[in-house]
Amino acid sequence: MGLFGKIISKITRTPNASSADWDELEAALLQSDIGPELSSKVIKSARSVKTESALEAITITLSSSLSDKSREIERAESGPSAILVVGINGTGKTTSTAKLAKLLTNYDEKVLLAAADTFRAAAVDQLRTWGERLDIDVVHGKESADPASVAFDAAQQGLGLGVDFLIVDTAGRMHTKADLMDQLGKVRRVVEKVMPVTEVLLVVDATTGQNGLIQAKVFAEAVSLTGIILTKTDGSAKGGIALAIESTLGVPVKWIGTGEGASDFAAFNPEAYIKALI
Ligand SMILES: Nc1nc2c(ncn2[C@@H]2O[C@H](COP(=O)(O)OP(=O)(O)OP(=O)(O)O)[C@@H](O)[C@H]2O)c(=O)[nH]1
Ligand SMILES: [Mg+2]
Repeated sequence: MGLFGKIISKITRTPNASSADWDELEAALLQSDIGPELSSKVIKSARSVKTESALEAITITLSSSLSDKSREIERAESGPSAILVVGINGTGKTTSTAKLAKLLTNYDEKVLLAAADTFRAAAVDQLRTWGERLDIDVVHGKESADPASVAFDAAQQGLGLGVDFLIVDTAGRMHTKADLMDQLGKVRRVVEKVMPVTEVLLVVDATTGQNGLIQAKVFAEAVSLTGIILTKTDGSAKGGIALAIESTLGVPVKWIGTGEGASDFAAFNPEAYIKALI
C-alpha cells in the first residue's frame, strides 16, 4: 500500500470521516513532500465528494497536477542537439549525465560528453572514467578553465564529429549564488552559437524534500528548464517532490535515478508514480 493508502482506505470505509481522519490524511500528504498547497487542494477535493469516492477524487487531483508537457527528449529537427545538466552540489549530475548518455547510445544515438565542471580536477576525472566505462568520448579543458569555453569547444567538436547529442555536465552550484547562475546562462549562449540547446535538465535529489522545489524555482528563473531528473529515488525519499515541482512550475520530470549504476535510470512514469503514492 502506498503512502496514503492506509488512511485513504480508512476514510473511504467511513461514511462520516472525522476531522482527525482528515488531519491524518493531510499529515500523510505533507510527509510525502507534495507540498502544503497541493496537500490542501487534495483534501478539499476529497472532502467535496462522498467519502467512498475520496480515492477517486484524490487520484484525479494528483493526476491533474502533473505537468502536461512532453516527457520525451527534445531534439533538433536536424543536426546535433545539446543537453545541459544543471543543479546544486551532489545531486547526481555527473552520474545522471553518464546514465543518460548510456540510454541514448542504447538507441544508437551518437553522444559526446563535455566535462564543463572545471572547478575540481576530480570532477573531470569522474566523467572521463564514466566515458571510458561506457566507451563515449569526453571533451575536457585545462583545470579551472572557463566552463563556457569547454562547452563551446565540445559543441564544435560534436558538430565536426556529427554527433546526435552533446551532453554538458556542469559544476554543482548553489542556487543562491547569482554569479554562478549567470555562468550557466553563458554556457547556454555559447553552445547555442554552435547547436540548439534542446534540453536543460535540472537534477534534483529526491531525498532533499521540499528544498528541491526552491532549487527548481531559482534554476527555472536563471535558465529556462525543460525537464527534471529526480535522483536517489531508491533511497528513503517519499518522492512527492516530483508532484510539487510539476504542479508549481509545470516542468516535467523526465527521468528518475534508481541507484548508482549506469543502468539505474528510467523514464518517469506518471501513472505508476501516482499509483505508488496512493
Ligand atoms: N542511490 C543513488 N545514488 C545516486 C543516484 N544518482 C547519483 N547517486 C550518487 O550520488 C553521489 C553524487 O553523484 P554525482 O553524480 O557525483 O553528483 P554531482 O551532482 O555531479 O556532484 P557535484 O558535481 O559534486 O555537484 C554519487 O555517490 C552517486 O553515485 C541515484 O539515483 N541513486
Ligand atoms: Mg558532478
